[in-house]
Amino acid sequence: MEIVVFGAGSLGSLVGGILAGDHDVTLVARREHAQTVHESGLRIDGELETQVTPAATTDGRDLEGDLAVVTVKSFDTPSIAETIATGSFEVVLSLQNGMGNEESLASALESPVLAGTATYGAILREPGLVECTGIGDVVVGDRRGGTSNVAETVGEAFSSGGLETTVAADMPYRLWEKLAVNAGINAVTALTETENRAVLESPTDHIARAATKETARVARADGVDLSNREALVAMESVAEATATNTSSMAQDLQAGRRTEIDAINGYVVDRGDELGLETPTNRLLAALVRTWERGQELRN
Ligand code: KPL
Repeated sequence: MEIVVFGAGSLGSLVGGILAGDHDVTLVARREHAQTVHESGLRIDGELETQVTPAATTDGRDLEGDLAVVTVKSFDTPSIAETIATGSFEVVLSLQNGMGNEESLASALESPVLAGTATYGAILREPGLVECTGIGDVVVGDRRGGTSNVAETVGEAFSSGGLETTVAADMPYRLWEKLAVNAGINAVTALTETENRAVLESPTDHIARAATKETARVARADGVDLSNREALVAMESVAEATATNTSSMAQDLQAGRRTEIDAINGYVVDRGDELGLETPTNRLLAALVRTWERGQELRN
């Protein structure tokens, strides 16, 4: 399969690198990373180890392929959708954090858009080198739920490429479950500059659990049957599997970059407000991260 990964940072480089063992992969990445991959290939270290030679470019315009995998930050989704629209793909898969990415892609693109979640831990250590800090899994499926041949084909391509992949008929549930995981782990580990295991330890475990339970409550009010217990089990098992990983939001804060707070805890607060539910822990976490972003002049 010809696969283009748009936004080859930590997770995108890991996913694209693993798939490059079996598929024809192009990474669309930042300049230094793209240049190093182009010249010397991509090395994957840590819990998975391999050296691959995907194509790499900084320019995502006018590209073609069977599959576009989108791993950009949620706030960059509208602009990457415009870029992808200049090329041609049979199918587009969002493997991003937060809610609303698939709708944003679908409104700008003619190709079918699949939803996906990924819980692999990944850190881009330096240009050309990504470390796998936790073996997770990938779930793909129709964004509104149900099954489709397109989702099956993508699932088979991912599995044959070496990524643990499930094709799910219940993507709305899976997306809320992943949101509950990220709502519990990301802001807490970012604000405390800790690894994911911090959400399993006192006193931060209480904050993470409260944020996760609030998310499950909002999901239920939104018509998705995610129990508090299911959400907590998901959050804690991802935290265990990626215990020594630095979450994507913690990596963003450490690097002084804008975070995905609006699409994670911020989304829970907004949807909770619309549905008449209080979400005090998510509100507090969102306020703290946004205040940090304002202090860094990353937002208004
Ligand atoms: O999605 C993640 C992230 O860091 O954004 C998890 C699964 C929490 C892995 O760290």
